[in-house]
Amino acid sequence: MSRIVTVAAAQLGPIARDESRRSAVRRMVALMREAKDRGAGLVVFPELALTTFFPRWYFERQSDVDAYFERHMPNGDTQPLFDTAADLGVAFYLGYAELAEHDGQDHHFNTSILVDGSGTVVGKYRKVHLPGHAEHEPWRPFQHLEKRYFEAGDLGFPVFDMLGGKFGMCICNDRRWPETFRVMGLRGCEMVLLGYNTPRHYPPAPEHDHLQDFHNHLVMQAGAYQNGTWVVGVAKAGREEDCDLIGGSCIIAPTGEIVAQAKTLEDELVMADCDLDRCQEIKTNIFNFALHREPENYRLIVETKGGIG
Ligand code: CDV
Repeated sequence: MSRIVTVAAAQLGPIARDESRRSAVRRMVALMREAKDRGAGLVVFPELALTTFFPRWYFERQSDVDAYFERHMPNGDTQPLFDTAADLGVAFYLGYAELAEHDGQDHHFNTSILVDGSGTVVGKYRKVHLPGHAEHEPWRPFQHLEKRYFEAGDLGFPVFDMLGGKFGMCICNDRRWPETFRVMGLRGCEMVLLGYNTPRHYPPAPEHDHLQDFHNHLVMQAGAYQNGTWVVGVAKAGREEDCDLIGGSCIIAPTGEIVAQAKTLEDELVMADCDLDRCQEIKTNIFNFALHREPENYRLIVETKGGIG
């Protein structure tokens, strides 16, 4: 049986602060339809794809923050995505801000879900690595308050069976951490789906601004190669309010090669036929974990958070 999955990385251009979820979903449904016309079986959308990237603002009132979160998924605004997926028989990945309630308390997560071609949620991931800061820092041209508005994910890095393969998820800053990919790699992951919102300007180290595109691809290509997995990285791109977000959405083969890449900073599909069997080229050779890993020497990785040197 063929294990070729035709994937569409559905890059989104900017979502304005006053753009409604309904409008963002309309854009995504249009991309999903075009992807299906071009043969896609899986469509991957960005991180926090329903609204503008709200952690760039400091809000004093929790109700102003909560306005960007979803208490239910699907809900009235997002149902068209699920209906279209079921209608077309297309699976999708969606990033959104999740407000979950347990033990009578609200919990805020930066979340992604995997939805199969019947419109059923088959997997959920909550962002583990939250970048930025927890307090208002007025010196910055824009805030990055993920550490204030979200809790770190509590689901680990699971992989899910779908479309005849094993799929994992992560979100934006997670891609910079090799542990993210390695945990999924150890679970036999064959395709990592990830969305991102990455500003071109990094206020704490502006001397690295010109390296943003390079670092974006560097970490995703390394994650793909070192774990013998496909990686699909999808941006929300372009000038969103006062902030330029990089594009560079791409599909990366298990060899680490980029096989398709976005040309614009707008709504755009990046497509590739991804043969999941190609993962074996790497998984049974240079990165044959069972043969070559030496975990006894890696203990420090889980025993410490900061460095000890
Ligand atoms: N949304 C993100 O996680 N953005 C971070 C930026 C702040 C560095 C990223 O790693 O791209």
